[in-house]
Amino acid sequence: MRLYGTPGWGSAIVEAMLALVGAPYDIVDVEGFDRPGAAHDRLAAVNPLRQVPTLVLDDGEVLTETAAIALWLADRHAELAPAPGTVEHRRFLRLLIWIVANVYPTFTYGDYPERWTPSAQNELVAATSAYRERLYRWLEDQVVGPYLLGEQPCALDCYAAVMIDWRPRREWFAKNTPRLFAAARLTRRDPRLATVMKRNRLAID
Ligand SMILES: N[C@@H](CCC(=O)N[C@@H](CS)C(=O)NCC(=O)O)C(=O)O
Repeated sequence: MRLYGTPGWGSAIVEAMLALVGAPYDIVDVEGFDRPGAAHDRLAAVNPLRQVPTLVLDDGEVLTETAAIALWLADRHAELAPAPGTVEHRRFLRLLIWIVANVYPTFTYGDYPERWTPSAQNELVAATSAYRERLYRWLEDQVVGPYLLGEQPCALDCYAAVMIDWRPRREWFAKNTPRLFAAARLTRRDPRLATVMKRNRLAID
């Protein structure tokens, strides 16, 4: 498999999933892909929507969307999700889709406000930031502990482990969502993820 990614970005979430289950993959570093240039062209050649993560499977098929990748991987590596048929699995599905349907778009719009509005960019950034904080406060109430869904890390923990460095950033999470923050830090310290954390410049502390 070839994973197109940028250190610390959404590709790091998938890298963490792959490392958690010990699946082999190569990285194609496309840092700077969201500006015109070689990395942009390299990514566009496999994914015209130019988003990371973009995973090219062994048979050449292109798989994007972190949630789709998580579910595809969980079918092959049961440890990435709670057992199907359990209450935990239902919660897993709910939160997985919830993150990509609610939290991720706040970055899609908030990171590139110029794409969506010519005149109210500050307002768009402020509104998406405020909404994101509301979402994370709700997620805090769903955390079972010590990991998001209990005693074992699952694909959801890979999101948390990476996203605590994104806005609203670590200090905010530590103060406002301490259970989510603790689960994310615990996941970062998983020895299986050591290489991924280092490569993605995600601190373990
Ligand atoms: N729904 C997608 C979102 C992926 C996404 O937005 N990735 C960001 C980087 S973390 C990206 O590629 N942004 C560039 C852009 O949207 O132009 C997923 O879950 O994989």
